[in-house]
Amino acid sequence: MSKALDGVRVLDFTHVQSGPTCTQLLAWFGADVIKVERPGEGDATRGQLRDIPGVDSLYFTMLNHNKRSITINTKNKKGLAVLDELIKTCDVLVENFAPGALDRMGITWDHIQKLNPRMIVASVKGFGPGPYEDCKVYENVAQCAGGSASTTGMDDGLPMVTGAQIGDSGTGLHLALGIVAALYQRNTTGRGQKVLAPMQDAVLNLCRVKLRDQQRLERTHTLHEYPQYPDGKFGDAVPRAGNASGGGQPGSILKCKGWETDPNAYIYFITQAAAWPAICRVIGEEEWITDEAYATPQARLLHLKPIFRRIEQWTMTKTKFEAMDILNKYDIPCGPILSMKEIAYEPALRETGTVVEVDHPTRGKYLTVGNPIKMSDSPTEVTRSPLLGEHTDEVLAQLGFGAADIAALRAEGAV
Ligand code: CAO
Repeated sequence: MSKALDGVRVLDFTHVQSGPTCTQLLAWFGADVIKVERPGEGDATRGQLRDIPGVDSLYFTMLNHNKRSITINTKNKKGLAVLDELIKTCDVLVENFAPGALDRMGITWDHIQKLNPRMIVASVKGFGPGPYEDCKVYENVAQCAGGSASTTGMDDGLPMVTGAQIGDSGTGLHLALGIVAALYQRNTTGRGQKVLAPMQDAVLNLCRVKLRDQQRLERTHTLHEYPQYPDGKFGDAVPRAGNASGGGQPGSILKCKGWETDPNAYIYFITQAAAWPAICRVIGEEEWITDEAYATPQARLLHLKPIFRRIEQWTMTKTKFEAMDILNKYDIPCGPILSMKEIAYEPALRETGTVVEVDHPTRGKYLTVGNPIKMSDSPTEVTRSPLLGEHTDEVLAQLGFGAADIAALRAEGAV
């Protein structure tokens, strides 16, 4: 079967996490992704967080599936000339170097335009234009600068970063969308364009609801869905909301049977207005259906803490999975707190290709997260990440280099 991005060639000049997330998605949609790496070392993540000595780390393998790897030394003139050949024949260049690194290599926008005016040049940077545009940025810096950390954590605790890599993988997702849109626009303009996804902006986009709440707070000086209401105080900025949903349907994390010993024996429980009568029946508080203090969503906002305490008395009598089974029968929105171990062995996720077992020549079998986006006419088969420079000869031959040229380039340290 064909793939959505069949025929699209991507010069993948990315490293670490944000850029590779983007190019891995493009590869899963069918693009030919050629990852350019420094000879000898490659992407720094090949050697980071290693669990097997001398073998590409899971950090690297899990972000670089379905790609080819070519080594090119861009600090070598002949290496740069090879890169120029790739620029001429690719549709997209994706990079996430520190600000200015690409220009210092001589790969400026003007240079690329001269070689290939149809090329789309897509970049992740920590920040857009402004006071921090020259800064190097990693995941947690973006979470802090994008408004996530100040709005995450318990209401009386420190700002908190989240385990979800919204700065890196979140920005990679944004960039992939920008690239696909630019490819589409090129059909009518015939031109490439620059696509920039700053990590701060991507995190802020994902924290959009908190900027909503900032403005609500400035107007009304209170946020009724937050744990600070009704007894606590609000300052002038959106506070951390603990595990409250903070949205139109109040929710909370509640203990389930076994919580004393199992750190993940919890369920997220949402008191959706439509499900309120069913919730009252399940927990044995039928009078709350008509009691004025509880009958409407507005009235309940004054009593969320005691309401969730009462619901928790019920959830503590069930395992999270028993609670799920019962609550789902009544369309009460809820979700178990799943550990990574539970997710790794969940058969349904294996069946949909969201958790995939991959075989690797030096590592052996390992688990990875497959393509979370499912397309009926463009299925994804996850193939292993390339070894460093595994496809150097193959890519060079496709660019027209003969065996003797390749040997000469290698002898000079250009590839
Ligand atoms: N051959 C020769 N040199 C190469 C090369 C190659 N194939 N590929 C890269 N290099 C060189 C670059 O030219 C650069 O050299 P100069 O500094 O002399 O110009 C050098 O490698 C290092 O690039 P870098 O500054 O991007 O790398 P770093 O490890 O110091 O910084 C990071 C890493 C992520 C902080 C930085 O790249 C960055 O801020 N990127 C943008 C934001 C981003 O994507 N962050 C997410 C990272 S994932 O958590």
